[in-house]
Amino acid sequence: MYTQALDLPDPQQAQEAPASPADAAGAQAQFDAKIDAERKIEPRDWMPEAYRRTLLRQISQHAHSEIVGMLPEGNWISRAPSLKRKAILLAKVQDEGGHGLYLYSAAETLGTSRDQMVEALHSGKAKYSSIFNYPTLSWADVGMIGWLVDGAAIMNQVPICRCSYGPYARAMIRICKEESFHQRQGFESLMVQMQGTPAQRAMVQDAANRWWWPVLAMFGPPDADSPNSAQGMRWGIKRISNDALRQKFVDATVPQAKILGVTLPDPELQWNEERQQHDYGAIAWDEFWAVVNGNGPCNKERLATRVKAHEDGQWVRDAALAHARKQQARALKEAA
Ligand code: BYC
Repeated sequence: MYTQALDLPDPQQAQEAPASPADAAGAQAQFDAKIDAERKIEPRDWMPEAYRRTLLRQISQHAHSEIVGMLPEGNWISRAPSLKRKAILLAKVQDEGGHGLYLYSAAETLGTSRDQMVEALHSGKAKYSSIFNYPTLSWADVGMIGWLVDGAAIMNQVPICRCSYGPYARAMIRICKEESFHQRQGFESLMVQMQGTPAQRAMVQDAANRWWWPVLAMFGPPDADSPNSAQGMRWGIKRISNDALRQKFVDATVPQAKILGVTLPDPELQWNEERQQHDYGAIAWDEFWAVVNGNGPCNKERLATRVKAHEDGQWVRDAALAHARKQQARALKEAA
């Protein structure tokens, strides 16, 4: 996975457009056969332009989500209630940064640069997950992100380990292992708080009340309103639909909430014997779209923080480049 950056398409070797309509039909047929046979598409294989663009959109959005996702929890590093919790949180936030880097590397294999992706994020053109535009008001929110947000992320991301694009699928295997640990630490932290004082239990319940609905919306719009789903499924990028994943998440989470002693804030949430699944209430899709379109509670703050962090880090990039140039000049001199 760390070697993906080395696979950046070399302009000399980048896939060439098929020379004739017959060649194009042949290349398309080969691509379709690979998809049908569940074989991986690799960076230097020919691929339809729309497949490349779809992957680039999804992987870069995913990378941005990991990077912006460091912010809500990062806010609590200096206020963690013990050294142990602080060490865990530091490691978790660092993991998210690592996930962003694997994913940017995977996206780079599709022929775009890190700078272009970062520019799209900073200018507000690129999306990132709606969930990270909600505030973390209490320490219980940090546990809630681990339990619910990472829980939803795992549900959505495990199927992506079988994505048809090799570099994305391979990056997801390691990411999912780490997310699984993140989810467990969140649950454990909440469990400890639920065994504490009435005020601590109330803090956890308040966090559950605020995070439950935005987490359900994280899976994306209902299948009927999801413009990218059908083609994503055909190409083996998406394996399970938005609604099906949301349902699996609800069914997995209800028993965990019972163990914790937390009430999920949905009076319509109940087991449906006939469907052998839970029914749940209506999601506020207007709120979801407002957040996705830049008008959530923290959108502006999140972007401003990211842009500032990038600008503050310019000297590090400059220093690394200057060092690399010096090393190169020294190597050339020694070789002469
Ligand atoms: N937020 O046709 P649809 C994490 C957009 S990281 C914002 O269903 P698709 C974590 C969608 O992009 C979590 N936008 O799209 C990190 C599309 O707009 P465009 C991130 C959303 O791609 C740190 C439009 O709505 N996970 O968990 O088939 C700490 C229509 O949607 C959202 C990933 O990125 C949303 N929630 O399906 C802790 C996973 N939902 O692009 C945790 C990879 C939808 O056409 N991504 N939109 O302008 C995916 O699996 C899919 O891209 C999605 C959407 C299921 C998210």
